[in-house]
Amino acid sequence: SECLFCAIASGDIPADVVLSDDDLVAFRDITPQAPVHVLVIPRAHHANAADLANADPRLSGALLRAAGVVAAQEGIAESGYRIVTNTGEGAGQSVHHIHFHVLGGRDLAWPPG
Ligand code: DGP
Repeated sequence: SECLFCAIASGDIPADVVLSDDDLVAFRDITPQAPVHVLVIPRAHHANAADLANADPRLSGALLRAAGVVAAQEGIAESGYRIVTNTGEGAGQSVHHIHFHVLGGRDLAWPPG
């Protein structure tokens, strides 16, 4: 596979994994934008959130649940955090394998840029 996140999910490319199960992997972003910046990805390849939700609603829910588990593990569930998924070049999506960014540990501006 030429997909970077498929390679991380399979373990071919190492990552700092914080949560993993049969469905998904969560690992620290290589260029963190906040004190906590974790990416949650399905093991199965889907390009973006809409594709994932159409193909596998159960897996969509599992990913969202995992984002909350990561937030609790990282100690930001109470202080507040953001779940972000960029879709398409105009929104800044650079890896075309759906990923939820889980960001927290500092005040987050709204609206985002
Ligand atoms: P996006 O721009 O929304 O598609 O987010 C892609 C994110 O992936 C970006 O924040 C940086 C991160 N990233 C890119 N390559 C790697 C990598 O090899 N390892 C890790 N841990 N994160 C990566």
